[in-house]
Amino acid sequence: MRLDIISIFPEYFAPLQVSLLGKARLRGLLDVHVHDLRQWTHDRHRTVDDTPYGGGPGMVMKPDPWGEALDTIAPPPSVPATGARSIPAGQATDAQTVDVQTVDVQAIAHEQAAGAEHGATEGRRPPVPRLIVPTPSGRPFTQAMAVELAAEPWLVFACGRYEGIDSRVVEEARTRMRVDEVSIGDYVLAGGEAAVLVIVEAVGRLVPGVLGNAESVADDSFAPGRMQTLLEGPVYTKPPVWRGRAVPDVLLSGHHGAIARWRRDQALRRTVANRPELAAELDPADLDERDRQV
Ligand code: 6GU
Repeated sequence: MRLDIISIFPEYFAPLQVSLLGKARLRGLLDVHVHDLRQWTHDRHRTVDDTPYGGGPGMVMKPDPWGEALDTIAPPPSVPATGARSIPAGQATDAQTVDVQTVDVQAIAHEQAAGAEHGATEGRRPPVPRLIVPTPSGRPFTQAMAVELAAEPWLVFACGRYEGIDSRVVEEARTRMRVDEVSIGDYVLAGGEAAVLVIVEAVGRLVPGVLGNAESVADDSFAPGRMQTLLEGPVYTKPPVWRGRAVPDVLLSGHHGAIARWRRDQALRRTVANRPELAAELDPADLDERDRQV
């Protein structure tokens, strides 16, 4: 899967070099490209924001740098690639200081045109990316959405700061690609960067091959296809007694049926306690007598 992330803080994405996703990148499963939006400004101050029409507090991100960024990373069929735009070696960006790749975007355009990245044969179009725009005004990001995005060949993330991006950017992008405005929860972040880290981690771990068998996705809380949405219960490892606290006997019993039953009870209890609105949605037909006692 290819991921392009556009932000005025490319260094924010250094965590994508670490842990599960960092390894997935080294293994060639995730091809992550972080771009500094300011490379698509042309004034001395590399301005990306301006005051909002109609007044009000804060600043709005100007459409021009965003339009150029999206045209370059995902060229519309009618905009032929022109002039190289790689970042000159001397012009160190923050991105380079954390060794996040900044990219010769022109090379991308040509690869895409040739279909090289995705093995397209002659006459087959390269894929059109899906554009994800993190915003507290977006549709809620869910595990179901993560599963859907994990099947895409190419995602582009547009991180807004300030009060958001001029609305015409999303409007115009919708004329040539699928665009999703997505919120990760009912609270307000200072910008989309942290939300993109969340979304990329949720999606990236679902890309085939990223997780080993040992860390399979099947019994995740919220995994689609789980009989119902139950939260996962408590887990334990050695030693059997720690600070006077024993691991529940049943887990040491070797009785697989009893263990499964106990885990289900615990999952139900936790769901009722922490997510009563999810518990209320459980289908009574899927509950047995012992469930009802929980
Ligand atoms: Cl996706 N972006 C921002 N800026 N704030 C948020 C959010 C996203 N989701 C919740 N709050």
